[in-house]
Amino acid sequence: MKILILGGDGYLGWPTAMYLSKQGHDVTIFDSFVKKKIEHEQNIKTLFPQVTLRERVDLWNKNINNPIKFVIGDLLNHRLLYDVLEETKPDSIIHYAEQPSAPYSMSGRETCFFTQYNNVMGTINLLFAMKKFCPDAHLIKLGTMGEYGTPNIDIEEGWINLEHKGRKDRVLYPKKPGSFYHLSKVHDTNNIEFACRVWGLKCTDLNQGVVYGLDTNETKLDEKFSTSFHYDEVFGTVINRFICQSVVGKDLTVYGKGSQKRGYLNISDTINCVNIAATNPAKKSEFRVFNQYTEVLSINEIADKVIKAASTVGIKTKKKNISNPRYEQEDHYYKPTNTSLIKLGLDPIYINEKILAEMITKVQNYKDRILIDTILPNIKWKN
Ligand code: USQ
Repeated sequence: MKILILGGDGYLGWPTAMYLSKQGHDVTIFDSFVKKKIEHEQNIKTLFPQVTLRERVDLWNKNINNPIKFVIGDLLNHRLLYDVLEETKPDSIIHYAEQPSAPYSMSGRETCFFTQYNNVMGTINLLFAMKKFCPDAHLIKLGTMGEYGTPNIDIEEGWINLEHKGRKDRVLYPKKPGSFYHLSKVHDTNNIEFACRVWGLKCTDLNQGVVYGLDTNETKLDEKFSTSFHYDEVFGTVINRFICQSVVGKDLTVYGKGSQKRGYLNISDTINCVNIAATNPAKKSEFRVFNQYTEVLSINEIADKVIKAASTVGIKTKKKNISNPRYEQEDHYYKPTNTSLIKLGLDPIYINEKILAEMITKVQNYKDRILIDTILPNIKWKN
């Protein structure tokens, strides 16, 4: 397949590019480096010393017949996007190219505006570009489980059958997101569903849970293939943060009571899910949603697992409940479903002591790079 990976320099995009290239696909990466710009702006750093995308791609391409290509560009530049789609005519477009941080989107008017403008308008440009140059391409869009929030009813996969005053319909599942970032994904969902319904585009929206992990099979091949791993309050996700906190001898920052639950998945399962979606495309006019997580855990359960795994490698750590910087329910019902990807063959990787202990051991090699000042949360949802 000809596959275009938007956001192919990121935490998930880069390992996806290597994996799909290894499968023999013709991969083109498109990335604006906006995450790198935010890293500079926020004074945060990735755990691994990353080499440039060009150097990584050159190294990767040395030993293969189907070289990865890349374009430095922004989805907000619709003319460039039109040129790229006209030239590459992709079979699949994997769209990771969005500002992914909830705290960043909540830190003020400008970062909120940037998040929604970048994410929503970038996706609108993509929809117009697809309609014009590759209406039969399969769009694989990274959505988020956070679109649903924590409703007091079971969470379905994107759609729900409603009965109202004796009549029935199938509608998009109602959303109650928890940040301006998560809202940007809800707006994308509405725009993409409309484009599928009216223009006949096809899309799989992957409503992904919280990802954790340092490595995939491909990143392990060479230190230079490392991905953009974060532990700071802006881009770091909770398990990755707890692993790094344990290594630098800091308490694990449990927000509030820690009883809030989310769906989690290993970074390698992100790649597996995207691959499953790509090889089982949606049909013309279809907007389908897969909930992409493998297990539901509370923050306290995660902290306990990290504490136990740390003890197996000689690290003593403890959790600390700190005032929750976010506005989120802590005690709530949470029953999402995730059967679609499993039915299509996903064999989930579940969190265990060995995985967590291996992460801790690897992070220990990079301990000196951890910027301790960037760990505690300063961005508050209410002010
Ligand atoms: N949390 C803590 N302590 C921490 C960090 C987070 O208790 O030190 C808690 C938060 O309060 C929250 C949960 O952990 O309840 C998850 O927070 P997170 O920062 O790991 O993830 P989140 O902000 O929800 O966003 C991440 C990705 C985002 C993706 C989303 C999937 O950054 O791109 O869309 O996970 S989901 O959460 O399912 O919406």
